[in-house]
Amino acid sequence: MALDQEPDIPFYEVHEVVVPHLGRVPITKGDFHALPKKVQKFIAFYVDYMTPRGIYICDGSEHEAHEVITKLMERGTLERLEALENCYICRTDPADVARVESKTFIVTKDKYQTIPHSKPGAKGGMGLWMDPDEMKIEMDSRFKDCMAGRMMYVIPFSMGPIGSDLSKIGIQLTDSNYVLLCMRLMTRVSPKVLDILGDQDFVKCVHSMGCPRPWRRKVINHWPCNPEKVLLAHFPEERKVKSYGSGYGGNSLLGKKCFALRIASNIARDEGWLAEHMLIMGVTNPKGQEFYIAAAFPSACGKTNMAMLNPSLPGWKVRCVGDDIAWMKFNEKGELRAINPEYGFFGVAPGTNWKTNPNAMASFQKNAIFTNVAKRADGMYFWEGLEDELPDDMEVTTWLGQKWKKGQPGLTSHPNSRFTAPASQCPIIHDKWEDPAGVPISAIVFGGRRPTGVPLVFEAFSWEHGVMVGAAVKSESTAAAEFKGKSIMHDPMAMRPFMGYNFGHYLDHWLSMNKPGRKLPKIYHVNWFRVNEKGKFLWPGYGDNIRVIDWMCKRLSGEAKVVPSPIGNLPEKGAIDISGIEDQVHWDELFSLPKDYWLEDAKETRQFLEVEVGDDLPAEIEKQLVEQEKRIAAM
Ligand code: OXD
Ligand code: MN
Repeated sequence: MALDQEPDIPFYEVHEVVVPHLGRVPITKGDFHALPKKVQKFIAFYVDYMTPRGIYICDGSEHEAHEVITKLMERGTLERLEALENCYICRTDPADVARVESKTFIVTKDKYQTIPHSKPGAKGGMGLWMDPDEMKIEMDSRFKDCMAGRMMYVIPFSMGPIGSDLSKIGIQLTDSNYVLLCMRLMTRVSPKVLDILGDQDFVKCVHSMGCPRPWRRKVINHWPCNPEKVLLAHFPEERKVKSYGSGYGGNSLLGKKCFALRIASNIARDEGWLAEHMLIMGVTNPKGQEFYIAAAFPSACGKTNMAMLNPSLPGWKVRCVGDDIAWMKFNEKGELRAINPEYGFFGVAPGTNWKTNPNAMASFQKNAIFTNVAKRADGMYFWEGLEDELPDDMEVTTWLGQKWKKGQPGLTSHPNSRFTAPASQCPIIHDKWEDPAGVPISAIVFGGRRPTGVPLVFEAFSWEHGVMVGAAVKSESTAAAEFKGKSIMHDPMAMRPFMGYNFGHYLDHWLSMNKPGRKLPKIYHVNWFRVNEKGKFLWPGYGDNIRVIDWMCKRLSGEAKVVPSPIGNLPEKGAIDISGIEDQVHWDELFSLPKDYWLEDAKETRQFLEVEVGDDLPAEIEKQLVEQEKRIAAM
């Protein structure tokens, strides 16, 4: 039986949907009866349940976008950035600025389908589970009549190039037209999706800001939301997501984290592929050989910067396929083919500038939306990291609406403020970024912000060791979620906030990829963030990261040797090209493996995996841990 049932609702008529409890709901735009029957049923049920004042079936056109932009500007939710073409700034209610992990649940009948059989003392960090009956009560108390007096937008979208065998279709219902605008940038919104739907399932996405009319609470910044009642529920078996109360990115653009990671990882497990929190890049060496790399770093750890890296070594070319999510499947030739299911970038703004990421900057010079950044008096965006471009006496309005000038204290932009821009505008977007067959991945890279102990790069000994390295990913917390302060947190496979099912089973699934006849990518771990005792970064990062990629590519083509270490293969001393930055780089410090640190790290990692994943930890991962512990003890 379905866990979150949608009983059939009778519906007929041409210009309205007639629903039992509400009567006639006008169709403001689109042809309801031209929709596939299963889509009509889905809409009719939620119209009856959420009781919007009208139904707006989106076609993804420019005309539609302009109509919505005009409305949002009239209302004050969007403000034009006069210095740029078709760019807008939006300030949210300051209570709605990040993903809310503590309110994000997976709903399954069997608890252990969602979370591992953890041991006493577990913090439950590997996902939150809720029982379907309990969730039904929570959902009914929120979604019933939640769109009263508001328009319901119906957004048909594809994750991945429309029609690719690797892509999937979704339909999002939402009462936020800001969400519609961002969905147009982040996913492929098109009626074509409905034409090709056929027998395929679609992922059902239901979103509401949770402010039915009459709404008596104060609306801040023309951003209606309901922060106290935020709740996100994923129903993997029914391929459904419901999100309430927040309009912020990952909470409301349901194609992204909810569908493309949490639901898709369930689909991927069932169908034998991988849905991962990874960038995809193509790198071409001076000899003209191209390699495709997928890399998983926790949120706000530089995936966008790496995907668009501006190489400091001559002769190298980097092209971006995606900056956040990879769907990867082995083809019949045994190659791991990857697509970027997204259509745009939803990048962290602070720190992005013409030096750190010129390609990201170029991507959002037109047709972009900026959320929770500051605005300069000349109609240009501003955030921390852009000070060098800011004339001294230029006035800035902060994300909180206060006046600010260079040199004054305080932040102008929220640390998790974002740009949303079409990927096609990236000057180094790969010409294969929409190839329906995907690109062949030769290396998978894990990493995080590790201020101490962890070398610049190491290579896993095998696929199985690499899966253990991924399971042991840790990073300093960032502003992408609701956490405050800096601490080193486990973020296995950079998927902790996005796990769609039992993490032990997820590791089994990764291990099961090692089948005869498959060209398994090599697995690496990188750390751009190691500091010395004075807190200074030991590696320049950004464009110089190509030097590490250069070494990886030499490994892939069999040209570079390694030195085994207890945690993986290290580059031979001098094997990474540091010409021109010799004075900044102290090899021995950058690659040192302090024994005390690694003894403690191994203990702590084992503790985390044993307690949080408990009996579901695959025996192979346990074996890898034991072997690594022995190597560290013998250091
Ligand atoms: C994101 C995130 O927005 O990971 O991509 O939080
Ligand atoms: Mn992300």
